[in-house]
Amino acid sequence: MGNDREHRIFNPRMECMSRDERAQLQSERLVQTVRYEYDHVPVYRARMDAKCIRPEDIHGIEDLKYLPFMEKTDLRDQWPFGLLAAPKRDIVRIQGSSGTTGHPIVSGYTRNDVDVWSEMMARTLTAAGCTPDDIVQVAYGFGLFTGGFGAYQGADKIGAMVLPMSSGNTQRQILMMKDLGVTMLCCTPSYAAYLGETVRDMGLDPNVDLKLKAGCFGAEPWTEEMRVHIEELLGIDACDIYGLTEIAGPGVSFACLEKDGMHINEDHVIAEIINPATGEPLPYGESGELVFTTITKTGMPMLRYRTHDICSLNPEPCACGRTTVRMTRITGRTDDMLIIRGVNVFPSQIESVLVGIKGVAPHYMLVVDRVNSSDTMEVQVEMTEEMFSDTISHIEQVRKNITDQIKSVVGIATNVKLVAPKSIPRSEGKAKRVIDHRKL
Ligand code: DLL
Repeated sequence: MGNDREHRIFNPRMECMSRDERAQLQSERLVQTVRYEYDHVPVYRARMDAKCIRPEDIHGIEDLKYLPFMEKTDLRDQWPFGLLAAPKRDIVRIQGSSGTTGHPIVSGYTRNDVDVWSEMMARTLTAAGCTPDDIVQVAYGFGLFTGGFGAYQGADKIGAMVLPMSSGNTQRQILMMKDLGVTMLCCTPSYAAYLGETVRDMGLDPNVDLKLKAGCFGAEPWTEEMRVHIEELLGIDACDIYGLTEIAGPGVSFACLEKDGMHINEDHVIAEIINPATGEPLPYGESGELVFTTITKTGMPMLRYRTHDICSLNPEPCACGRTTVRMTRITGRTDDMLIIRGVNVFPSQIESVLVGIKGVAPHYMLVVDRVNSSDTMEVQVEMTEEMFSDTISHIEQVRKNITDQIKSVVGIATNVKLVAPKSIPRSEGKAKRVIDHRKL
């Protein structure tokens, strides 16, 4: 899909203000948030005291670097309500995440926080072209996971027609999409790819039988190659959206139809990139760990919260008219990185190779193990139906090609195994791409 669409902006005042004006606004809001957090959250007050920092030492965004970090472990240590800054009676919603390491985390949102989040999601959907004339199918799960409610709230704020399907029941999703003339889709990118394949398996042509024009996909890492693949499969514009429960759910940042990075809602959060090893802030353009400070949240504000997500920031104004800093696609998480025989490997590197190869579907699983004290990685990838019935020598040729390409991208030899179509489990939510037997 091209990027010559008309750019719609939900809140031009906030999304297009000058960078100086925004810095001023952020500074004022930061000063208030630090004072509020210090006065209401004992564990953060103790941490500031330990560093001899008083709220009155923070005058604006230039002082952000003096504040202590917060971590996911803080949410676990203070489980469930130790980080609440507002009284419990002011909390109107709990959302949560299963997290990657087992113990769930929850965050409490006040009415203000839900409103801010809805505004961020309204901006997100508008940037992908949503108007009150649209029909929005929400196939993110509804529940503690923020995807379903977030997309619902944003579409509702715009005044679009919302179809709150939640995840799963793929054939019924497609039936509704077709019969109701759904124009926008919200789900994880892995589920969007699965929906796209199923549409075709059902004998439907998305460009003829469906009215879909765009989708807002996120909640898991995905590559630029996967974005193009989904756009072709469904005949739509596919926009990346990012967020996390601790900050606000989806909508913290979003791609516009230029699809050149995700605009951060900087009137509500301040983003930094740090060196994950030293904690030092890094300049624009350098890749590192993304850190967020909320500046309008009242339920459970987060100061310098380490996301463990890896990306870089771009302050250049966008052709869409927004002036907000954009973050690049997330290339991985500091804790998702696999170390195979001493080499750092991100699942997204493997995905970018696989999506570009004809004859295989973008469904894969990385199986990591340790054999005779040496790490091994098997890349299981599905063949398309066509490839499955091809000659053994051609299949072997494709397998060898994948092996060579992965080696040239990640620098290590892997064992590539082509598996039967539809044999890798499909996900309706966040995809699981790695089985690491070394950790089991
Ligand atoms: O995944 C919120 C969300 C819902 C975002 C729907 C987008 C769409 P959590 O369950 O708390 O919240 O997980 C947050 O998911 O730290 C990232 O590691 C990952 N993540 C979220 N969006 C993206 C994305 C939701 N666009 C964690 N690209 C984050 C890559 C993403 N990773």
